[in-house]
Amino acid sequence: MATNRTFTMLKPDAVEKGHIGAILEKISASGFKIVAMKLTQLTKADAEEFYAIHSERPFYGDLVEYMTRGPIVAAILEKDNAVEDFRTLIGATNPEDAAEGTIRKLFATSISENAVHGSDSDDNAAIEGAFHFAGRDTF
Ligand code: YYY
Ligand code: MG
Repeated sequence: MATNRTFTMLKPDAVEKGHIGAILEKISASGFKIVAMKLTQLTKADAEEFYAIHSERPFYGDLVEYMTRGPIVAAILEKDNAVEDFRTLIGATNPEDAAEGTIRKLFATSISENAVHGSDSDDNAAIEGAFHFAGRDTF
């Protein structure tokens, strides 16, 4: 996968609150092209694998429960400098620390229910995109 791509999920709290449209609008208005997207729901095994890096953290069990409780939107986004620019657009992990105008500042519920995921490196963007869109190498 090219390094001008990142991977995102609109998390269960954002979907439950009806924010899919508003968040996608903000992503598009910020110059990101959606090159793959689906509404889906993670199984427990999916969420455990996706967040395996956090498996020793105290919040891991709650994180897995939250990420599996309802639908999510998974998408691959394209833009120059996609990973860094998307992390800027979503804001800090804790919405209390997120800059004004960021997606988490506008839509997150809390540090644990923070509306949106963004890959933190080009390598992880490729791994996470493949995790959700395995075998779909034509986009
Ligand atoms: O990449 P980002 O999502 O901003 O944060 P991470 O440190 O990778 O943590 C992943 C995920 O875990 C975070 O989005 C919410 C949850 N979490 C939490 O519930 N409590 C924390 N103290 C830290 C992270
Ligand atoms: Mg992270």
